[in-house]
Amino acid sequence: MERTINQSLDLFTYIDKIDVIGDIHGCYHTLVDLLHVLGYKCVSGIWQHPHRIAVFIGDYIDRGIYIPQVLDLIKKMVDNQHAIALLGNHEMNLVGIYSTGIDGQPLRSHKKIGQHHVTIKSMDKRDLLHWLEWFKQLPFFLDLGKVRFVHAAWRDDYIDLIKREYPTNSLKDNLSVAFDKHTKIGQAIRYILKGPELVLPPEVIKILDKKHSEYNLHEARIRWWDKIPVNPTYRQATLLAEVDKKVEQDIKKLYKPYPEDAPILFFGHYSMTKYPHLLRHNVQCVDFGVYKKNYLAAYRYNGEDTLTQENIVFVPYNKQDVVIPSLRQSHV
Ligand SMILES: [Mn+2]
Repeated sequence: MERTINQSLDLFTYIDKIDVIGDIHGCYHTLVDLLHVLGYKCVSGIWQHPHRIAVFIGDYIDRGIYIPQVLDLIKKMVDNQHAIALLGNHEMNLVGIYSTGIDGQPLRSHKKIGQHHVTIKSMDKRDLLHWLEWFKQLPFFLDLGKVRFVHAAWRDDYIDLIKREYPTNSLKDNLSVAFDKHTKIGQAIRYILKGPELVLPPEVIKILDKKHSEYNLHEARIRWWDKIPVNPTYRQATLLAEVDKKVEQDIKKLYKPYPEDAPILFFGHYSMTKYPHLLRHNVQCVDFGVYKKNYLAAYRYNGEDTLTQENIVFVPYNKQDVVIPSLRQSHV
């Protein structure tokens, strides 16, 4: 298929030729390994595949140190119609740190800057501001009818709201309200980029404190793609695999399960540490924790109605990718 330069990518032409690539987090060498395995080549400085396009699922920055290299590679692919790059929560968070609301306060508290120290150290201020402008243009989600893509979680009501209130499908439309947790639209954007979470009671935080020094100890991510039983334990309802206590609160209010008969959905964000595996016939996570020295994964989508394990492609973390732990965040 001929591609016309300077014309936006016609996604529907590629609906059966899409490689969905998981969270990269500055792991440039592992990304190059994965692109090689997927049959992409670097031609005149631009990574590309003769017949396919890539969808990057967000979270390009933080953790691994090769952030400018990752951003440069992806933006060149996007600019030349070889890829689409979605917005991840890490990019949105960084935009919030460096933007101010009408009250003159940053849209995201500087107390949460610890997550970004690797990114901030990796480039000068001028480049940082350039990349922040690019992040503001990245789409929140992609909806191609039979297949959908989002960084963390999908809910039809929230997506419909974002479609109505953010016509360009990006932060450009309204930066400050996107960070306002007190508005419905702010909650919708937070949900699709961070996924539903539940606030942990002190007795559960106590159990975690020993092992999870680097992580957010106050909230747990809900397994919205799973069939969560009635009266679940934390292990069943969240990513806290080591907690067998029952969840006391009503989590049904916090999320909507993704229906069995809904279109195929790809997401990232959950840095799963197991061997890359199929989640469900219509739902697949492509984030298998490269920054935890696990795998960088992709799903090679060929237009099928039912997802299959064979189309999950992955490479192990490449040791050249130095990963630095986040500074412990303080919570406000
Ligand atoms: Mn994420």
